[in-house]
Amino acid sequence: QLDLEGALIARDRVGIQDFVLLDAHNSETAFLDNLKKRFTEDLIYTYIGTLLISVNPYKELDIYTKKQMDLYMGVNFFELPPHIYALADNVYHTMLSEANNNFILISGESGAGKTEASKKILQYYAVSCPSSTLLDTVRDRMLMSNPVLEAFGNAKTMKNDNSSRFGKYMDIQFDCQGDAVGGHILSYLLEKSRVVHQNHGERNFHIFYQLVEGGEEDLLRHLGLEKDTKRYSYLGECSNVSSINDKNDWKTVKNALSVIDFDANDIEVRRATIFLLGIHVQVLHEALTFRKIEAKSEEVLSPFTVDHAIYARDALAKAIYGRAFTWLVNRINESLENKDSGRKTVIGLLDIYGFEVFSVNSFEQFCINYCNEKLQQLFIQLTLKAEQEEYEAEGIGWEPVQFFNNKIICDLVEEKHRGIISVLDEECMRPGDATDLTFLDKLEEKMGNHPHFVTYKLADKKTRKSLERGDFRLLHYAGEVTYCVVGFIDKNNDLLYKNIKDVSALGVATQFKNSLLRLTEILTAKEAWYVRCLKSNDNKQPGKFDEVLVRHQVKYLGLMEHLRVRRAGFAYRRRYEVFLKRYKALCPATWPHWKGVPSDGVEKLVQHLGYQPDEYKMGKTKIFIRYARTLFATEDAFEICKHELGKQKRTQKRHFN
Ligand code: AOV
Ligand code: MG
Repeated sequence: QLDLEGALIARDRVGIQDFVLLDAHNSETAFLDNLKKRFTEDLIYTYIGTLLISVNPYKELDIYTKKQMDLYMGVNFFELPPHIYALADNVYHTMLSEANNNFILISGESGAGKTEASKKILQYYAVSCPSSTLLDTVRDRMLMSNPVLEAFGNAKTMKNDNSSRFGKYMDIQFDCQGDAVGGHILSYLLEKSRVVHQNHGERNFHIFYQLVEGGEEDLLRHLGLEKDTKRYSYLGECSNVSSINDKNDWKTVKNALSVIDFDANDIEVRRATIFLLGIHVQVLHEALTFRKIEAKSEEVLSPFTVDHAIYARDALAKAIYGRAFTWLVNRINESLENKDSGRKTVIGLLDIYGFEVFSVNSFEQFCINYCNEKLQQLFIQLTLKAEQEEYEAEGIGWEPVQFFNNKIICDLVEEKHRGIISVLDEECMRPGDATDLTFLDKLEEKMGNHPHFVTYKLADKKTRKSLERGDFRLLHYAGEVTYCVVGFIDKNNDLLYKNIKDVSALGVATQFKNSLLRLTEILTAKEAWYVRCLKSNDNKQPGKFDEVLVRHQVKYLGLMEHLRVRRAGFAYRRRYEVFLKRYKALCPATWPHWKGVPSDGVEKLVQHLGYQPDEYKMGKTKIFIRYARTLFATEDAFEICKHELGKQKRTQKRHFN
């Protein structure tokens, strides 16, 4: 009895592990209380069914050890406290037993912990999947691709000291034995503008500081670099960050590059060419300070203004960096490629830049926030769809739950001929005097009365106070963001030089839109799993739970609705075999073994436990249980039974001794 009481008290202290079992499931306050209770105990993970919620602790927790990994390996999902390893393990075993492709969608706003979560998952697979020496190389390379891509693709922003400035989707390929045998990375829209400009309090990409701070003397001399970040105007004013050790990170990156099979040549000479181009100084000088004009089949050189020359220099720097990044991703992919033609299944990991709002938001934030909007749309479609299909497949009727559907915002941005991106492309291609402001005019013309779009001109008096004339504001699913149109046309064109003539028909935003469309297709062909990351506070403060901030995220991520959907018909479901295995000791007819069909055994079992007909439904492969209290009662009975059985065992042991 004491043990049981202890267990119940403990449950009260650490909250409930799965929101599906929360009694006051309609109450946002109860939801937040539970999250907070657990967060205070350093329990950052909680489930809604198989969805994992993670709240950023902003401190190192002792829960990512090898011992923890071993603990979660092959264990039934609900038997241990919620953990990112439990999810990773569950996905892995589902993939093996059902021989299907899966993906894990990790979402949440900037700084919520997506990249950390994706690294934990990758580490889990690298460490805990079966291994052979040959495959160890693949594994090491997969792990090492992280520090390399982070060095070149992450940077300090106001939201996150290690903010991903590109989107990343990584397939981990497994053979039929479950060995990790290869991988492939797709990268999305790198924020190239950071190379030449950073907002106050932000940094350029990590690699520059790592190189300057940590680079060996020979290498620096070879590259013509000085060991002083202050010497470089591209590196901004904020080189030192307390949470970052550039010198050490350089060593990590260099080591990682060699594991991935970049040879010394790649690491040194190739980078030298990246920086030095191998072009004669005079040629480069001319290209950056003169404009070529063709007049009557003759080429005339006309000098740039200083502004034009700066523009050309910056455009070149961005283009070089962008291409170097693409080259890097390709190179990593070559090293991860598995040439074996045998059947493989994959687990995809999606870690993109999270929703972000700064004091000034530009084209980059527009793309990033649009991407988040799309992923929220995918989440809505898949969770609703998956749920509907499950009920249908199992032959169970249900009532749909109301959602805020953000499709209206996706359409506003991406609709053909009518959306913001289309308007932008049209302006970019319009010959003559298209500017950022004419783009804004066109938007006002076309979006005028859209409920999620507002500008200074369109706003009422009150809203107008918070807007400038060159702004437009979108009411995103995650909150409103005011975008400054300056630079939209230019960044969408992404030309190396302003006077280049062959403007591509596809603007940057459209290319991005198309790549997201392809990504959606890749994802919807796979079974989806979700990690929803929540930011605990805005100051990166360890252990602080800002209730207002968390409540906002819970709201816009649709977690309450997700919970409601999970519970709409039936809160809880388990495959017959699993249910029987766990609770068979509660019924003489099923203990110690049930010899018949599992569903019959479950029927016997729940009748013995006194389940009422409205409390459960028998699907084709699973039992569906309507109320949490039913399952709780069963769980409590199970605890008592375990206690009794333990006592019996101990007594038997004593007799035996
Ligand atoms: P993000 O990927 O979601 O933001 P990160 O994964 O980079 O956010 O997390 C931001 C920071 O929070 C990390 O650098 C850690 O200091 C801390 N953190 C996150 N998760 C954990 C954890 N599980 N344990 C301890 N600390 C953690 V962005 O890339 O900005 O959208 O574009
Ligand atoms: Mg990230």
